[in-house]
Amino acid sequence: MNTAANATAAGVDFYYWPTPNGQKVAIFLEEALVNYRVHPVDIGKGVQFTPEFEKLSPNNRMPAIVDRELDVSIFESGAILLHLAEKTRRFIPTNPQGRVEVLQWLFWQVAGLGPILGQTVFFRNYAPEAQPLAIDRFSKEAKRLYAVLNKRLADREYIANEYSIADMAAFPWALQYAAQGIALDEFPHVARWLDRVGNRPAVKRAYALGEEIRPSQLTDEHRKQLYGQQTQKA
Ligand SMILES: N[C@@H](CCC(=O)N[C@@H](CS)C(=O)NCC(=O)O)C(=O)O
Repeated sequence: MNTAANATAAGVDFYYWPTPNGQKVAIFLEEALVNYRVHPVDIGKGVQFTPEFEKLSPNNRMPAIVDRELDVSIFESGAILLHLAEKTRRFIPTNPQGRVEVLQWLFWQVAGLGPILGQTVFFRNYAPEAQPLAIDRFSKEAKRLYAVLNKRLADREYIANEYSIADMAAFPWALQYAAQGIALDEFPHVARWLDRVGNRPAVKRAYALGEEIRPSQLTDEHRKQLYGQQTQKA
């Protein structure tokens, strides 16, 4: 909900709920001081399945944005981050070497880290019946991915050298390490990076926005809506 002087003029409609994928975009909008308007998408109440929202996000998942200047809607957090970075020329280098450095870690997050950590959280915390094989498989893969990230961060402050959309994509997921069964003392470089990114004023503002929109944690009604349905509603 930024109105800073250097905000992009036409602005963005931001369809948002404060989950890791939503936080990625909130962080960007705050970092780049984009002029944006929030439209809460309470995924615990099924707003992602309304016809209005489905027009913007045919996958029935949040986040989504409308770029008012271009009059286009975009779903998928990675596509949104990339679009906003290119549009504002912030948080992705313009030189080809720097750009591919960011892109490969952005895709690593959206195709690997995010989905695996999402499944890990589900099987460890929300599955109606314990599924030891799934817990074991996803927890092992989660640990492997944290080890990859830890190694990457051993000799640099940010994932792609300079702070970028790759950090914004990975941070909200890694912040939930406890729910993923991850002991952060095994991954000291990740721990330092979490502190570094988490202390950025824009990141704090993005999380404050989340608190404003959804002050409480998941209720039973939310859990039922989210985890009780495995397929898209007709
Ligand atoms: N690949 C998508 C994933 C988006 C996603 O899974 N969003 C979750 C919240 S983090 C959601 O909308 N869940 C609603 C549901 O499961 O019905 C992205 O990166 O944007």
